[in-house]
Amino acid sequence: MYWDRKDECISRDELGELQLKRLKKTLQRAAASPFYRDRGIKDIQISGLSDIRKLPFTTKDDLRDAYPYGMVSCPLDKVVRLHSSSGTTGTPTVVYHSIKDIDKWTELVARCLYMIGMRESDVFQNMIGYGLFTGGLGLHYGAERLGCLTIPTGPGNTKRQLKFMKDFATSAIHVIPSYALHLADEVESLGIDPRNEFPRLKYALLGAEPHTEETRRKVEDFFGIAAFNSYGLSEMNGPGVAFECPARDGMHIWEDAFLVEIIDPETHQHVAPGEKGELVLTTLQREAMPILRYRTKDLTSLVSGPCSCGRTHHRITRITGRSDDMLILKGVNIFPMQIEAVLIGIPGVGRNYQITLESKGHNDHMIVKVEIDSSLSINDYKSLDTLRKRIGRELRDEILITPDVVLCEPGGIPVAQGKAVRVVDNRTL
Ligand code: DLL
Repeated sequence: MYWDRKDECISRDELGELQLKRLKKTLQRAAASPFYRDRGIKDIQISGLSDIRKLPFTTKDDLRDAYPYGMVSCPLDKVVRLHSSSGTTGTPTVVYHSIKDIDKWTELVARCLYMIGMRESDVFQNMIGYGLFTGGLGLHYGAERLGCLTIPTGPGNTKRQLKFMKDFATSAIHVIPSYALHLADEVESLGIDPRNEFPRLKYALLGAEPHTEETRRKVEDFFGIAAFNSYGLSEMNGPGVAFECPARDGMHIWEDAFLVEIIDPETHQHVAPGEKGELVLTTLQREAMPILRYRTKDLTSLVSGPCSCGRTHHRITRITGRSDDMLILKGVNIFPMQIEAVLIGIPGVGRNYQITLESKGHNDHMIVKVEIDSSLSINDYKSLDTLRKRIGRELRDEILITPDVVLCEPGGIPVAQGKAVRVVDNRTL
C-alpha cells in the first residue's frame, strides 16, 4: 500500500526533527549560492522550525534576477539537468538539479503513483509536454522507477493518443485537465464507447493547471476511471509536490521534501490553521539549487488532521486561484505583462488592450483585442491585416499560444474607473 511506509507514515514528531535537520543543511547549502550569500543567509541562526520566519522570501522575480547561475549552490560539474517554468520565453526561471536531486524527485513521483494504486504491471501513457517543462520527464522517471511500461507520447495528436491507448491497453494517463476533456470530446465524436475501447484504463492523473471537482467527475464518468489531482511547480522540481491519495480528500504534500507555510499574501503572516492563503515552500533536500520560502502565489489551505490512508503528511486543498495575475492556458503559464510588452513594441498599436479567455468546446481560447493608434485608419484593411498578423505572430512567439487578434479604433475598449481590466476570464472549466 505504501511505496515507503517509513517515510510516508512517519510520526509528526519525527517528521519535525527530520525537517529541522534538513532545513539546517539546506541553509548551509543555500549560503554557497551568490544569491543567498548576498542575502546574508549564513548569519541567520535556526534553532527550531518556527525560526523559518527569520528567513527572507524568494519570488519568481528573484529567480529571474539571478538568471542564469545566481542560485546554483554547488559546483556546476555536479549539475546534470535544468528545467524551466512553462510559458516564458523572456528571461526564464531556471531550476538546476544534481543526480541526487533527480533521484529524490523520481522517488517522490514514484511514491505518488504507488499511492494511487499504480504498479509495475501498469501501462502509463504520458500525454504531457517533455522538454523544459517538468511535467513530461518528471512523471516519466517516476513511472519507470515503478516499473511501468512508460509511453512518452507527449501532448497533442489526439487520434494517435487514442490508437496507442487501445493498442497498448494503456491503464494510466497523465494529462492536463483541459486536454482530458478534449480527448473525451474526440472519443465521443468518433462514436466510440470508451469503456469498450479502453477496458484496462483505470487512472487519470490530472495536473499542471487549476480545475474543478466537476471536471474531475466528467473525466471519471466518461472513461469509467478514477482521476487524481496532481500539484507541483518547476521551482519545487515540478510534479510530485502534492498528490491525492485514494481518499481524494486533499493532496498530500510531501513534508519530508518541502517545508510548508500558508501566509496571508498581503501581510505575509501565517494564517490560522485551515484558513486559506498563499502556499510558501522551502526545499528540504535539494542539493544543486535550494530555494527558501518560495512564494508560489497559489491559494490553498492546509488540512492537518489524520487521513484515512494512514499517511501522516498534511494535505492541501484544491488550488482555488492565484494571488498574482498569472494565467494558465492549456497548461502554459502566461503573465498579462508578457502580452503588454509585445504589444508596446509593435508600431501601429494604440494605448489600450484587453485579453478575453473563453472555453471553445473543452479548450481554452484567448482573444486579444487591441486598439490601433491614430496614424492608422480602421478602413485601411490591408495595413490592418498586416498588423493583425504581426501581433498574432509575435504573441505566439512570446506566449507559445496563438490568440485571435481583434483590432479596434482608438478608444474602442472602455476605460475602467479604477485599475484597468486587462483580463476577462469567461472560461467555464
Ligand atoms: O505545472 C508542474 C506540473 C506538471 C504539475 C505536471 C503537475 C503536473 P509550472 O509550469 O512551473 O509547473 O507551473 C506551476 O501551475 O504554481 C500552479 O499555479 C499551477 N498548477 C500546477 N498543478 C496544479 C494543480 C507545473 N493540480 C503552476 N491545480 C503552479 C492547480 C496547478 N494549479
